[in-house]
Amino acid sequence: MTAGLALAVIAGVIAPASAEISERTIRVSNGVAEDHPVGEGVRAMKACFDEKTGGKWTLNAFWSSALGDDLQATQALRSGTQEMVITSSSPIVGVLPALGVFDLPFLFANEQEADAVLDGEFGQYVSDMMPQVGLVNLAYWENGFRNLTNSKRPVTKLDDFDGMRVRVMQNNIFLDTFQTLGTNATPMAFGEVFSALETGTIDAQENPYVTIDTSKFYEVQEYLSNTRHAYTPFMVLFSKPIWDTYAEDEQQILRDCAVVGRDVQRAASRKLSEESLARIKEAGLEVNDIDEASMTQIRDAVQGVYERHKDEIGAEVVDRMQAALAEVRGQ
Ligand code: TK8
Repeated sequence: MTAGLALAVIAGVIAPASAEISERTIRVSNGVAEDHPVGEGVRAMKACFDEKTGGKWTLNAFWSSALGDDLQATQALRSGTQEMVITSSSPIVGVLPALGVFDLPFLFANEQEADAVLDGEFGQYVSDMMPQVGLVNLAYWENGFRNLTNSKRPVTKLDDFDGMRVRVMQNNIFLDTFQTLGTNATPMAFGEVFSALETGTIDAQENPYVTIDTSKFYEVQEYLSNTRHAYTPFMVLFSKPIWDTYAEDEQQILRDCAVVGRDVQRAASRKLSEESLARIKEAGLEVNDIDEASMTQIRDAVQGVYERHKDEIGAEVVDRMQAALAEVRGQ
């Protein structure tokens, strides 16, 4: 029995509870460019690994969908052929429908609410669901509040969406939201968006300022309208099959360093956001806010999305999110 157990440990099949830190190479991929704030988070996470493992771990980062788009990379984690991905929650709702809760339009009002919910009990409740689908969520980082860019016209009111060919993430809730707004919405992987805008296959896309900036969408768009229609989190996911071969203290290093990266990445995202907006304006895009009366009309138009997708997301998940938000708001 003892010999068998020893052999299993040597084979790396059963990681001993308090093993030494082993030599590891961790590949982390994502769809954004290296100068996106995710890059700051990855560098901070790497420095944390270097310190906690004495340089035994190597973190290799791959940018701009080099290892596949969000969903492809996430599937590679589930099959144990890649260690880590930093992905928006939206394109992987097919893996775990509960993640669709983050796509409900106008859910969060500001970053403070998002941080409190994601880093609190509700975020843990969702993270606890991930191992059942072969994933471990190490931390929530910031993709951010999403705004619409397009090549046709300023969007100042509900009617201005009519007929606009908008790319949305591969996600039924975003598809429903933008169809309800009157657009001709097309689900598409992030890596295809720039060329689709450049060739005129689509008129519009929606992303935070820092993504519009670092993915250079401003080069192929004319207008930016401040819709702030959703806040998307990034999830720092690790492969559960590979996780299971790590010792407990190695698993704790992964968790701790992803949180170190989180705080650096969020700060960088919020700092760069205003700089990105300035660059977008310098590039010549016409930037507009939307007046409160028109925003109310837009919000009211998409309220039905909540009811239509509640069962698909999970009624308990939606109810717990709304309770968490009420608590954060002191309601
Ligand atoms: C990057 C994507 C992107 C997301 C999108 O991998 O697809 O529009 O906002 O940031 O996850």
